[in-house]
Amino acid sequence: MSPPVIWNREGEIAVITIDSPPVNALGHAVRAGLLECALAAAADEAVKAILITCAGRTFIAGADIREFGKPLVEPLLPDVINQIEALNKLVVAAIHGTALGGGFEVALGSHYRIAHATAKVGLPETRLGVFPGAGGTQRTPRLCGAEVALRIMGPGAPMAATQAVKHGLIDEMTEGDDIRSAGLAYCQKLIETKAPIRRSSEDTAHLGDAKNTSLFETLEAEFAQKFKGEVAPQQCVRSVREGLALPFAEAIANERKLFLELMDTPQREGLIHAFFSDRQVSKIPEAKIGQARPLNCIGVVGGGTMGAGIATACLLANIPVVTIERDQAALDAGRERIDAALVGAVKRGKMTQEHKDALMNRSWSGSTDYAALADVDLVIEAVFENMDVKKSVFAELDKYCKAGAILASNTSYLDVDEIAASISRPKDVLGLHFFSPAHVMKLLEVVVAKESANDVVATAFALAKKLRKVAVRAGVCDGFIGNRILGNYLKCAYYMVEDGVSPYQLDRAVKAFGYPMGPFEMGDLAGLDIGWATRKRKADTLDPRERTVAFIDKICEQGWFGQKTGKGFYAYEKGVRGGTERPEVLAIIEASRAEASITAKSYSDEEIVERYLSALINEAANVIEEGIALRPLDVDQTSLYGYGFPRWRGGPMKYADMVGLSKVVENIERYAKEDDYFWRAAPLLKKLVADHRNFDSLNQV
Ligand code: 3H9
Repeated sequence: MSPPVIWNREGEIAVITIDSPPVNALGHAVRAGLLECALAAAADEAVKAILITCAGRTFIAGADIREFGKPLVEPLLPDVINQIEALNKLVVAAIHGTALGGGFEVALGSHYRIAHATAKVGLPETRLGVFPGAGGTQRTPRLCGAEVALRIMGPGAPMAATQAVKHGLIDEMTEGDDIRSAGLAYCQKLIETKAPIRRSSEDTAHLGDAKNTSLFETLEAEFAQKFKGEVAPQQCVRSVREGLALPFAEAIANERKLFLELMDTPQREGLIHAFFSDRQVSKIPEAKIGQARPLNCIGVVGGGTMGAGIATACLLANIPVVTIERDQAALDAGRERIDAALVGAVKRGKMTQEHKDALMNRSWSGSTDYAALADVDLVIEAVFENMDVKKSVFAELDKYCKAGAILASNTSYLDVDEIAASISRPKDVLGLHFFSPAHVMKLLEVVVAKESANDVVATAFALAKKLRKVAVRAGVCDGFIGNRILGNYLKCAYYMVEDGVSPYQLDRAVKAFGYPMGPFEMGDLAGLDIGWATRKRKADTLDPRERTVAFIDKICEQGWFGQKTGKGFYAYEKGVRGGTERPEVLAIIEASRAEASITAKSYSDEEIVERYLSALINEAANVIEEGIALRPLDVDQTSLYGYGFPRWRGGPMKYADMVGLSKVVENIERYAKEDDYFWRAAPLLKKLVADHRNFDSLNQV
């Protein structure tokens, strides 16, 4: 195996090349190699400048985050960068691809920086629950001032090299194909012009920012609002504020101390789990075997909220769409919905008016005749959620779509196997469960039916990628992964309310945990009639042992369906954000509690959250054991991207691992004393506890 870092001399210039695929992350071997090469090159008397470059598709993508949480092995990155900056030979970083986190910190510790015009740079560490801890919180504000630095590091979004030039973080740009040659030429120019060695750590221009108390207070408040519950952005502000007032060496020591505090947080563990799950979730067996089919044009049956949202999502990804509706009036209404959603994209600056017009005029067409779907590669049926209606649509698709076209149903709970079995080509059928609004929500459940062909599943994942959505593979069952689990923790919420908790306390407790909304606010937003219809549909099949609560249906019987009727659990006023609590709702709950002869109990916020999440985790364990979800991480991703689970907790299965599975089982067994039908610890949970394993051990398969 060749070493990940080598150097060679080209005239007066030493070229250090880092070659550690896939992204040149700064693992131990790279750190050690970089330092060794830099010291050796500097010791060569013939060398006047040292150029740091990377092989492959990118400059260094940052510290190797697989090493986080493991014992530290020297040389540590801050020391490597400090020693490189201290060299008495010119050091130049030549950036292509992305220079992120520790990678950009290596560049900031170099004396000059050249970047390809297409490169991106940034300090995204807060997205992983830490902050730039290899001098980034000190060198960046010294170069561009505290405010600009914190607006880069707080949100952690990468920026174009052109933007970095404006902030003085990059010195030179090149558009040529070869970054190495451009770097060599730049070094040559610096040597010839006798450019001085210029260390970011010695830049004093912005040290005065340390006294700008109001700036730091403003940013703290802004980040607290924007990154609710997250500690890393706040700690980043602290490191900059304290560090600018200190001599550089002390500032770096302070940065290190604050960085190591972050490394020890569950938030860091949760966010890094989410980072890797983002990449694992699309690794599914079918995608390894099946080759995605072409996706040049998509049909959508239905122009209602869901169908229009799906059509908009495809158009936003520049995929032409044919919408089918049953009559001209419905088609016109569908067209208007799509148009309005695209106007929204123009207003938000996501596209120009011209582009929007071109999409509507050239990429979208509509028809009331299924024959218009003859050439599409994939059709998504988004009609009324009823098996007979869906089957009749699929019969038409079977008749008119070309051989090889994929036929997908956007159902949220119906049996996709039954739909598939009703036509002549079941292998081409699968479920694509979008979340509303479909052009905004990131989650797409790909429901793999018994007969779905591998290449059909692979195509669904390719579609999600084009739509910039997160596809999660799900099996067939009522509610698939997300709604099935949701159904269980909603029941738990209803039980707690009937037992004495106010829905408002429950919503507040769940929000304090990190969800953007509580279940009752969410019900009001989605429409309480949806759950009502589901409960009616399932009423006949309920096990007699299952506890039912009356208040939720009584609220629906009043015609209070939530935001769309102005009243639900909360009261809504036009033009006012959010709702207000309603004594009438509490009265209905009290009455139904009395009817069920329940004496109200009180629960602490902590107990509310513990029960709510126990119900989630327990049903999720069943979903995993039954193979509905491939791995625990698939449940985590579903919860993060479709149900508002706080990313910094990693996902509910990661959270369960951090709480400890034996504690989860212990809680469930305690609750089972009240209701041993609802609270039955999932066999998988018990098995993992008995084997001293956690959910994460099932992600590794
Ligand atoms: C840091 O730097 C801390 C310092 O301030 C202080 C230290 C003291 N480490 O995303 P892709 C893997 S924190 C380890 O699919 P793309 C990734 O898991 C770091 N592995 O490619 C995947 O593996 P697999 C701050 C990493 O082209 C493979 O590489 N830096 C790392 O779509 C390909 O990745 C960041 O937060 C890593 N740092 O996107 C940047 N990065 O093939 C994180 C990637 O087994 N990285 N992998 O699934 C990224 O944002 C993207 O990977 C990047 C490439 C944009 C670079």
